[in-house]
Amino acid sequence: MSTDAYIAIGSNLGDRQTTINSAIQAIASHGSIELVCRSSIIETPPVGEIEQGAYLNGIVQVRTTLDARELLDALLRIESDHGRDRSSEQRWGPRTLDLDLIVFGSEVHEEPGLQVPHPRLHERSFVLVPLAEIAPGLMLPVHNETPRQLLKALGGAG
Ligand code: A4P
Ligand code: MG
Repeated sequence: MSTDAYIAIGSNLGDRQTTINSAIQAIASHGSIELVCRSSIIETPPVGEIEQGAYLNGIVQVRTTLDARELLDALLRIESDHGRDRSSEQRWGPRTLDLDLIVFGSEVHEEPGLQVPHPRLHERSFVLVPLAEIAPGLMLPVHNETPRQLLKALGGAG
């Protein structure tokens, strides 16, 4: 059985485009993950209190036989392979690579280390804009709204 999932990609340290290309390559070459579709990569101003450089953000759609936790573990491994060092960084601070599991089929997880759909997706236009590009009609679990509807509710802010 396979599940369609959406992964948000962000980078604001180092060679951002090269890191993102390489991360997508790593996702696509995982034996249990098939890359279905990728959004445009957009430059976005940093969101949050911390002063930091602009991000490149995008979304990929994948199809996988992994379960949600196995997929997130694979993503965290790809992050650390791309120089992400959580021990030396601030929450919401700059990072070489951030891979967030945004949606995993229609599943809802609220467990330590696994929250899906991502708890802040509806507040983040850097997630919703690329998601609306590749999946405008996707009905998001919990919210029961599409990326386009959530963007409208956000009113262009965030
Ligand atoms: N974790 C649990 N559920 C998930 C999930 N669905 N996806 C756990 C990813 N990780 C999940 O993650 C902390 C822990 O959450 C992980 O160890 C994982 O086991 P993290 O990536 O270290 O935390 P974070 O990314 O700092 O926090 P979070 O809440 O993901 O924040 P955001 O929203 O990613 O904020 N501005 C722009 N323009 N673009 C950005 O991409 N990103 C951030 C980070 C701030 N400002 C930004 C951007
Ligand atoms: Mg993250």
